[in-house]
Amino acid sequence: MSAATSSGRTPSDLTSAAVRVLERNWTGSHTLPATGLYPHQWSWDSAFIAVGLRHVAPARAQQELESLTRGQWADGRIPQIVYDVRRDDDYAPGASFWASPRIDPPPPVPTAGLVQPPNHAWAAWLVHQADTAASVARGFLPRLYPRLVAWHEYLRTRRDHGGRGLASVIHPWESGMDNLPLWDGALAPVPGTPTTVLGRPDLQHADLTERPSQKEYGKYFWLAEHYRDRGCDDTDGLDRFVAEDPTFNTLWAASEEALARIAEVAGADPEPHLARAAAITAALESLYDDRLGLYVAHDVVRDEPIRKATVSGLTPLLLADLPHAEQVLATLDGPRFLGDDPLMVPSYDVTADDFRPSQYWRGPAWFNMTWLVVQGLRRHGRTGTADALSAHTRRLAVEHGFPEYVHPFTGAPHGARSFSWTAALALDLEA
Ligand code: 9YW
Repeated sequence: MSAATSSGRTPSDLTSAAVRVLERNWTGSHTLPATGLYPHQWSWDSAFIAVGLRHVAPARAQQELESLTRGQWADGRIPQIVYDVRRDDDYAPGASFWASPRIDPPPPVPTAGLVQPPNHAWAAWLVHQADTAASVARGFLPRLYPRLVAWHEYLRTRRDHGGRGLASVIHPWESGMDNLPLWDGALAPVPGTPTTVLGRPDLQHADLTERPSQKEYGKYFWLAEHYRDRGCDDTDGLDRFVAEDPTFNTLWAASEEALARIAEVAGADPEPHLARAAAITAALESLYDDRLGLYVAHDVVRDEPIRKATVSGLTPLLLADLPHAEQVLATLDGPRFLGDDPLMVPSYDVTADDFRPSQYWRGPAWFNMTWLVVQGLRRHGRTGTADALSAHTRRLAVEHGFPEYVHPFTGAPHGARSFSWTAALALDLEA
């Protein structure tokens, strides 16, 4: 990978250090989220990583996204994890957990049965734009387009469990924000007694205080087993955890909009994608909570809103035609999020009794989420706040060796270091 940026400027310290992280975590076909803790390919990580890689290695950014689709299922789903079976003991649940005769047809390569937020088409469009000549020469978008269409069709036809035009997540892992307080209520009745013995290889790389608890893991495994044992079927047995998440659906809408642009390059009709993007954006309005002034999740099993202010509810700002953009911007500026001047965007309402600034998704600031909010702020012309957040984000990334997440007020680093999406998104903010 060349150290020069695509703008031809001399690389900054951040650029050189971020490039080194991405180089170290590159396997030859994709980038690991972090060596050690996360030894496989993760779905939404790869898309975030591609967004950063495009500035320094556009062909590699293309490869990152294409390699993820090796794991695409016949039903169109792009799985949460594409496994490297040589490292199967290093992360739980591994490929052997998901291997089941009930999953028919089996995935083309070993993968998880769950999914993650659909940020891929958006990333593919950004990657294409970074070097259109290289993209066209490789036939990148025409090759990826049908796979992305199949992925979005899976969401549209198999995941609208609420029947409201939104995609549901059927496991907290699918939201990408594992133990976000949004999921506590819906998880409460889920049994914490899986049949799988709970190995925790993650605890060899991170302290238990920086990871989900054993109790949460029991429920996560129980839910995953329940889904796997029904062949990862989306029509049966979904009576425990089913939720509509703002970030998941926002990224779907943004990706559907990107798919319209991609369709034009691939010689297909953009109109159906534009119509779907508008429909998802309109459906998102059912998640708007007037009292909190932001979007909340919806518990589909109990058919009730989950009234908690989390960073997920700020991310609809990514959408240009957002009816409640002004209210969400005010909530972001207010006491629950930026009011006390944190360095980055907290994942959870800082005024909540159970706000925990150092505990995984229960308060810390994450680089991908702050990056999403920065994009949203720019969309709505709030350059001042976007620039300030971007400056803190870049500084904390490079100062602490690209941590997985940080304390939002002190910037103290937590979780993995040399974390790929932190490096990639810092690179993108620097570009
Ligand atoms: C885990 C890989 C993944 C991210 C998720 C994050 C974490 C896996 O790591 O989940 O074991 O907790 O929550 O968003 O994709 O980086």
